[in-house]
Amino acid sequence: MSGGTLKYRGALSALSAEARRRLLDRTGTSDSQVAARTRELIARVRQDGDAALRALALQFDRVQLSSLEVPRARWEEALASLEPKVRTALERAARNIATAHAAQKPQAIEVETEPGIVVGRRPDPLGRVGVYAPGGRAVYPSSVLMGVVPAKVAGVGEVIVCSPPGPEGLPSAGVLAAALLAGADRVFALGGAGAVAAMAYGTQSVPRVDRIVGPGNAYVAAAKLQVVDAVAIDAPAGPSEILVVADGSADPEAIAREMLAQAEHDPDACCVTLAVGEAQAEAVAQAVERAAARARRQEIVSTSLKERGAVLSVGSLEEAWPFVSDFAPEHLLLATAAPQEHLGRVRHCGTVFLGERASVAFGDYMTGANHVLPTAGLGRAYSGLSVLDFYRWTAWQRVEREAAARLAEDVGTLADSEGLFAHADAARAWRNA
Ligand code: HSO
Ligand code: ZN
Repeated sequence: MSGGTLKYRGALSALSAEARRRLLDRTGTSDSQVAARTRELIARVRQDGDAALRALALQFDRVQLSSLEVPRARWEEALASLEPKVRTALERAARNIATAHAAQKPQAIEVETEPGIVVGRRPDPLGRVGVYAPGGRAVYPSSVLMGVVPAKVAGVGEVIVCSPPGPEGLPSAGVLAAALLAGADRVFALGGAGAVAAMAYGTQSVPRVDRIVGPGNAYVAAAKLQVVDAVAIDAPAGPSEILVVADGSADPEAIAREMLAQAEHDPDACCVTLAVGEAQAEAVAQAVERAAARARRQEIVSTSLKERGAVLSVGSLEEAWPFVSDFAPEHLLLATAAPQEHLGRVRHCGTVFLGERASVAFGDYMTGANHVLPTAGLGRAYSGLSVLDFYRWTAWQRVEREAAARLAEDVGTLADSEGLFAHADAARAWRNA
């Protein structure tokens, strides 16, 4: 079942219950040391504010920060330093993200539950949002667009970006340029748990935000979970994932390219193909092995495939759907002859790519869909980042005079039955309204 480049090969039905469980389980080992260290870092920032942030920059980023905030002139320099074709492509991506997300804007609703009783809900953009952008291996200007553009489309009052400083005391040029193109309002050269704490509680220089979004390393992820008493967060995002469902019409080489594209993100990335028929599964596995042998990010790709990669055969597409729901992949690629027909069968995925031509890379960068998606099976309950993440709802209700008189007695009865006599009085006072 195992060996070579891929951890799992063979028939899905031949996997032992234990192997299937291990393949499905992508929950990170919640490291108690990371959690404990993160708690300390957050406490330091809450206590010492900017001074703690400067000390953390010295400790972790090895840089003495003159100012935590990055002046707009630096963003402009970064944008000017970009290769023109990179700038043009980022602009195109930002435009498409804006178009797709503008179409998601929610509507206010109101409904009459009984004559004279009206309840409603109105979406209000959040006041201030923080977008975290990692440094290191995962410097992705595209992710800055995915966080900032939808927030601005929603009408968020202020969008701040935090990203760790390099040796010059600035976040990467790509991140700064993307922040400018996306319409961010402020940028801070802050990384890790310190940045999350600063955005959650505020410091002298960093304003507290209402919601923090964007992926980060284990410390950032742990920190987000520890500040939920003060701020909303997005779905915890772990290593990238793809599940390909392929029938006999799929080109094994195309599938191999898709498997590698997500594997190159992270040694912990999880890339799986279910192929209809043993011959097709074998062809895909061989294509993946050939592609892995020539991958540019060799170390990352081969670790990912060796630890978690799978190419498994199924007898039919019908056999694949329950696995898809159980796996709840971040990305699902339907490399089938009639993908649109299967869309209705699919549950729990972050996003679905219809047909092998709909490369995940297109969605990662340019279709306008969001690439900040639930991983580790959290697609069972969470959805990808969207414009809806940047609103809260103001709920309201109105009771006309005759309706109040009609409500008084039943409400009085329920309140009495809960022993809440002041509630009963408040209701019955309108009996003769
Ligand atoms: N596939 C990643 C997002 C990304 N891809 C950024 C390229 N840049 C999310 O799993
Ligand atoms: Zn990607």
